[in-house]
Amino acid sequence: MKDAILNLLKKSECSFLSGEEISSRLQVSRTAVWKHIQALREDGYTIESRSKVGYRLVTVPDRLYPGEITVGLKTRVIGSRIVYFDTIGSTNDKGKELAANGAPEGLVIVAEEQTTGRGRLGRTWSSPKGRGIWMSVILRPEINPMDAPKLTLLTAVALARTFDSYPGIQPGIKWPNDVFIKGKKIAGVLTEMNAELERINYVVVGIGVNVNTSRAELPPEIENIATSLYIETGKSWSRKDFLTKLLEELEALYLSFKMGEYAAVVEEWKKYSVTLNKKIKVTSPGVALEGTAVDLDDDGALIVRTRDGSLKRVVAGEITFASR
Ligand code: BTX
Repeated sequence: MKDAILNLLKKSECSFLSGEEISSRLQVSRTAVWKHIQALREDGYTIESRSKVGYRLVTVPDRLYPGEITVGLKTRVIGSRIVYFDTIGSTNDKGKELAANGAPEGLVIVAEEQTTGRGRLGRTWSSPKGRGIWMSVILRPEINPMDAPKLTLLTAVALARTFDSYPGIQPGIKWPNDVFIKGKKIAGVLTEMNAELERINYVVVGIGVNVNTSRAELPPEIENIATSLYIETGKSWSRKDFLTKLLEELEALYLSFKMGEYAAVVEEWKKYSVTLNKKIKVTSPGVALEGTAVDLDDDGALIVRTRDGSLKRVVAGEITFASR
């Protein structure tokens, strides 16, 4: 009901809507209307009220409320349900919990702040309140677990496309999961899954994007290696608009992936890559090699030419750029 009242206020734009009209259109009492208006104010909406005239929406808070995101969201699957938290440990942990309890494909968990945001390999992900997009998507693809890394690359492409729509922003993807702007990390993807030998039960794709984080809000240890849209452009951006675009790009890529169209994703990934043709060091369980990243194969594995000229295929791991 709260959302329905909000939508009526939004539709009437700058003009006042009387309590009587709201109550008759939504078939609720005037007292209930008043209570919901109070609740919306507590959520941060500024609603002007004038006696005998009614209510008028003045400002919308900078919050990722589901009701704000779903208005105008053109997706069928991704974001069909959105679960919101003001503060949470990690949206990926909540995603795994909800998925294990049967949450549907496409459910998105979004939080204003993460207190124990995670990167890969036990690393931390800084997630200050209201400054970025800290979210996870539950997917249930009918694919072999070995193909799950493709979802990370696909998500990185969705992120790159979204950043690309901002003026003056040129995103680059560092294999496999980071998005960089001018050599600094602006977004990351953490893909976790629950699977049997040949079947995935669920995948939780966690996405962290620094949107309005200022330099002072970056923890000192990442001050020189991280950036945000705000730092790059000198102005704040609507997190809701970024999220909406990202969910739409993610859905478009994911639906074509499910139809077997992955080669185009690989090509697009290569277009955005800042990894190919660079000298790199790879560390992954049981692997430590140096060489030049020469290609990404159709499965999303990185092809590295080592010093002796042989080609090695790397499916997962961590790369660093070698200095020479
Ligand atoms: P990663 O392991 O590739 O990157 C983690 C590293 O990145 C850290 O060790 C640190 O150096 C740096 N870092 C930490 N925070 C930030 C930041 N805000 N911006 C830039 N660099 C940073 C990348 O892992 C995957 C991150 C996924 C985060 C999302 S947020 C929603 C979801 N929930 C959750 O707990 N994780 C994911």
